[in-house]
Amino acid sequence: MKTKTKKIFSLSVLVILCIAVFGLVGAVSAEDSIEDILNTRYGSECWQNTTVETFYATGTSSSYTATAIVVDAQCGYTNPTGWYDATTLVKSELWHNPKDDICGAAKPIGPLGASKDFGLYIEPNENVESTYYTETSLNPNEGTPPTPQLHAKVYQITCGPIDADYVVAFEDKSPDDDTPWDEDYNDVVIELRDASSEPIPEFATIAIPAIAVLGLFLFSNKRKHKKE
Ligand SMILES: [Ca+2]
Ligand SMILES: [Ca+2]
Repeated sequence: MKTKTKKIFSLSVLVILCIAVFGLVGAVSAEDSIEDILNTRYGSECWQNTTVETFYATGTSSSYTATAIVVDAQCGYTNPTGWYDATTLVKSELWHNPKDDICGAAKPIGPLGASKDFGLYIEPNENVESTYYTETSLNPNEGTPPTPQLHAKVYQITCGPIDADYVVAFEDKSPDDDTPWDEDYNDVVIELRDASSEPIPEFATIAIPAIAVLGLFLFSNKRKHKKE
């Protein structure tokens, strides 16, 4: 009887130990969700989902630039990350592996060409043939049936102390991988500053109507004076 109690006790201790160890491993390996990352950095009220896929850089007509900042990177692979000109699709690498530059590393995007229109991409080393773009239609065919899949979620930052415009959150795996993607979209997370989703008007498009209005005002003023 005594031996039986002892055995039960030992077994219980073993089970409790196992639960504790697995719990600890789970806690250590658990990743922050993209929502947690956004809540922590910007505040829960200050971000919203968007369907934006490309951005416009702000600046002066001689150099349009935006800034990209690594916010988080929870990926198992090397993920070269950069920006591309949305018109020419020419790519420029910003970080060879954002994981090594985690948090705060900032790089300028641009100067851009006439269009000022750009997107972000990653080239996961796990899928060497694949480049994943913020524009879903540029992504390779994956899944069943094979279609371009969403690899970048985009969030707009609407308030809070950080002067950010958008956050781009990448999923670096494919549904076709041996261990398929987990769709957590926290593998490479990039913040964009000085970026908008509206074309930046050229000086002429603002100046010509402004001059026309001013001219009209001066003309009517002159006529008024003449009448008096
Ligand atoms: Ca993932
Ligand atoms: Ca992840």
